[in-house]
Amino acid sequence: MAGVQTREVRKKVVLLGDHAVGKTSCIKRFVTDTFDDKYIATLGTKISRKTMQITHQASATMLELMIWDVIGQRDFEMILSSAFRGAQGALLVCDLTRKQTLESLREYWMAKMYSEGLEVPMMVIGNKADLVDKREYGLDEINELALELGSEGFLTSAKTGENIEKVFEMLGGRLLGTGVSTPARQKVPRIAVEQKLSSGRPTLSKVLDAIITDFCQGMGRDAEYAMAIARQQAKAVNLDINNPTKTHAMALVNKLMKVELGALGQAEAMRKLEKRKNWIHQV
Ligand code: G3D
Ligand code: MG
Repeated sequence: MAGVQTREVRKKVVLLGDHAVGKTSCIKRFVTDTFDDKYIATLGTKISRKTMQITHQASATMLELMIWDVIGQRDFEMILSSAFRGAQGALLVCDLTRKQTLESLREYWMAKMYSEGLEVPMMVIGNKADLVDKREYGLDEINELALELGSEGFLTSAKTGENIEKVFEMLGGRLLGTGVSTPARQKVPRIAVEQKLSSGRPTLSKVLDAIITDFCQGMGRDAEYAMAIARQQAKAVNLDINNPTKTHAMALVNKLMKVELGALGQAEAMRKLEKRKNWIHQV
C-alpha cells in the first residue's frame, strides 16, 4: 500500500501459572497452530517467536513477540526471576478444571510479579475450555481477578484453538502503546546464586535451580543460548524436572562440566563442578 509506513517492534512476553495449566500448549497453538496431547515438562525457560502485523490507520507495525515459556515449579525461583526481567507483557494462565490454579495466580504468581517489579499489560486466561464437564469455575471468577489487575479475562482452549490467537493479538495491541522495544538478545541477568541458595533449606529442585542459573550466567552469552544447552544436557541424562533424583543431578553437573571445559577452561570448570556437587550433597 502506498504511503503506509511500517515499523518493527519487538516485545518480550511471559506466560505464568502453575504446572500443567497449559502454558506450553497455548504457545504451541499460537506459534505453530498445533496441539500435542502430552505433557512435556519445560526445563528452565524456552523462547518462541511470532511476528504479527498490526495495522492502525496509515501505519502498520510488525510486532515480534518473544514469548517466554517459564517453568511452573515454584522452587525454581532464580530461573523465574531471570525470566521476569525485562518482560513487557504477561499472560496469567489457569486451568478451568482445577480451581486451585486460579487461586494460585492470586496468591503466588501475582505477588511474585509485583515483587519482581513487573507492572506490565497482562491478561488472565482460563484454559482447557473444551473440557466443559470438568469445569470448576468460569469467566466470572477469572474476570474478578483480571479486574484487580486492570485487565481482561478470557476462556481459551489450546486443544481447539478457541481464543488463543485473539488473546495474543489483544495483548500485542496493548503492548504497542507502551515503551520501547527490547534488544534482540537478552543478557543473562546476574543473580547472587550462592547467597540465594544459602537462604533456607536446600531442596533438590532449589539446587537444580541454582545449578542451571549458575551455568547460564557462566556461559556469558544470551539467555536463550545458554538455556538451550542446559536443556540439551538435562535431556541427555534423562533428568525429569518434575521428579529429579540426586543421581540425575550428579549426571547433569558432570555433563555441564564438559561443556564448560571448552568454554571456561579446566580450572574454572572443575571449580564449578566441585561447588555444584557440594550443593547436591547438602540436600
Ligand atoms: P504447562 O506448560 O502449563 O505445564 P502443558 O502445561 O501445556 O504442558 O499442558 C499440560 C497438560 O494439559 C497436557 O496434557 C496438555 O495436553 C493438556 N492441555 C493443555 N491445554 C489444554 C486444553 O486447552 N484442553 C485440553 N483438553 N487439554 C489441554 P497431559 O495429558 O499430558 O497432562
Ligand atoms: Mg510447560
